[in-house]
Amino acid sequence: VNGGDSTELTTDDAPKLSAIEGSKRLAAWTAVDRHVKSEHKVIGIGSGSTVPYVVERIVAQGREANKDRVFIPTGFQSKELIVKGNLLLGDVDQYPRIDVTVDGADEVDKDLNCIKGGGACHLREKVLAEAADTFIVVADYRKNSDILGTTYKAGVPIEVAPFAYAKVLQNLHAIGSPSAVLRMAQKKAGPVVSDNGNFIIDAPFPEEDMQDPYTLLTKLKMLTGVVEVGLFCHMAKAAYFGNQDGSITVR
Ligand code: ABF
Repeated sequence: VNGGDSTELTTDDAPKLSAIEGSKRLAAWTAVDRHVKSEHKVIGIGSGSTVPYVVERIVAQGREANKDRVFIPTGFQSKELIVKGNLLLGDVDQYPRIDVTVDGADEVDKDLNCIKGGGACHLREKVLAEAADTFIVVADYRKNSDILGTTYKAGVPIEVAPFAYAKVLQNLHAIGSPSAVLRMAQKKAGPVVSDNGNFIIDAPFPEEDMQDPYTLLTKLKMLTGVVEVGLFCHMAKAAYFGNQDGSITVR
């Protein structure tokens, strides 16, 4: 176990999953059991492939537990999960104070800084993380690393105003990310467009920059045309990683 305590969660009663899916579920279920409490009435639901297990575990808390709760999504996918789970849907403009938000990540470093935005939802994810009294990250073991950029190689996701993308790209090339690119949809049908109607740039930076993600974040936020940066620094209270052997690493 890497850098945290290890606990076992019984999943005997649940269907068998692949090792990676099983580790996502372990992380999600454990985090919900520890952090989504009966007194929590406003709950942020993140995006990605680990979050369905978060919703699954919340739904399993039962109708009574969920009847006076409202759930705030980070995008289209989590909105669907909330609706399909028969949970009450709200939005962050109605509920700017959230009790707990649980979300996935593309990579998490030893200080709980995260790269997020592989799914192009990081603007809303960051608003919900910031609005929450407690922000918890759930992921499989592949996301657990010492320095960001070690396992998630695509670069820092940066949401930009569409008309400004070429200018932002030019600036990124000049400040240390010569391989920054506009993210394209599958089969290069056109740029990926976020739920907010913006484009996404993926900007890889050298290790020396990734060792100090807060400084990099500050620099990137200063670029005009940048809407939000997929570096989450000093936000997560804890991160849960499911391991292949059925244990959990908690940071
Ligand atoms: C979201 O889901 C994103 O910030 C991130 O891009 C992605 C990672 O999720 P997963 O690995 O669970 O699919 O939270």
